[in-house]
Amino acid sequence: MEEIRIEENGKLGPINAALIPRYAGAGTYARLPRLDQVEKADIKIVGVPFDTGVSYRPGARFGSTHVRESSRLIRPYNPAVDISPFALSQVADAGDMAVNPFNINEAIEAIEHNALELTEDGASLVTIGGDHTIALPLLRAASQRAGGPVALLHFDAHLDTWDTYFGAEYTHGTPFRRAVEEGILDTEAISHVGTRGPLYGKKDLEDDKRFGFGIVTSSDVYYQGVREIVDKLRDRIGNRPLYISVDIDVLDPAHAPGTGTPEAGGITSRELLEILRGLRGMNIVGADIVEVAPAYDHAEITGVAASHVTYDLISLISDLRHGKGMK
Ligand SMILES: [Mn+2]
Repeated sequence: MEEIRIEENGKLGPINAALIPRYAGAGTYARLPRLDQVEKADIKIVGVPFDTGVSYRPGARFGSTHVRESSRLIRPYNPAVDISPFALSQVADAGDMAVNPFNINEAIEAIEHNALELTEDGASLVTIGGDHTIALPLLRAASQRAGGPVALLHFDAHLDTWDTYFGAEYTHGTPFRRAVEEGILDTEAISHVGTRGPLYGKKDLEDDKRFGFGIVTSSDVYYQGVREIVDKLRDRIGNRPLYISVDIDVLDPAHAPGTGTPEAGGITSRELLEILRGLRGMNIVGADIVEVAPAYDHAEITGVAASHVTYDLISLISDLRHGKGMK
């Protein structure tokens, strides 16, 4: 079947849903073109189907495919920020990285290598995981491209700054501690958003603070509201190169049941999207969305949330590259 696509501004866009129903055909993210179908992509979406770093429920290796499948209803115009992200920038789906499921160290190296390769031409990378282990090699690549440590906004129920599990240093609960140790984060400008739930002890928070992390808890979002939080985050980060990592478990299990380590009392998908939109114009150098585990999802609730988060991340980056980039 011929793919009939929307073309706007010389950019090859999604398959035209007025001519080919959204549920038909093989699914790329938002039915965008594959990387090999465009001359050059400004923004590349890549899957990393890897979940060997999980500590509880496995299954995030199927997240990349699930988020793509749940993104068929994404439309080309984003009214919340008044831009058409796929017409402003050429966006393409680069497929999945093939990484070793039996060797975490080798997988981490492969992810870093692939991320560097995909950004060699100056493209921005938006990654769909996979478990949170993948954030470490993605941050390594991002800081290398940025020419130094990057600021980080980490949306998650958890801190992910623990030290080891069963002696393992590289897991989905440790990427940001490793990243601080490696000196790839600008510790003047790193923050968790949406954390909650029980910890092993108070020391978890003391360690985290010592690494330089600020914390906006899920309760803070409730009591202070999105606007105040966005203002604080913007003040703290300024125009530094900023990496955004979104663990879907930042959302309440009501909004994202399909994930590996759910915690009650999370923020809503509306709050998450509004916080992201508040980051408009910031110097975003890369982003990931991780920990979607479709075996625990129902009616694509988690997949749809993740696909929309991805859409707003793409919108921010597209706007930054070719739009007004203004708040
Ligand atoms: Mn996480």
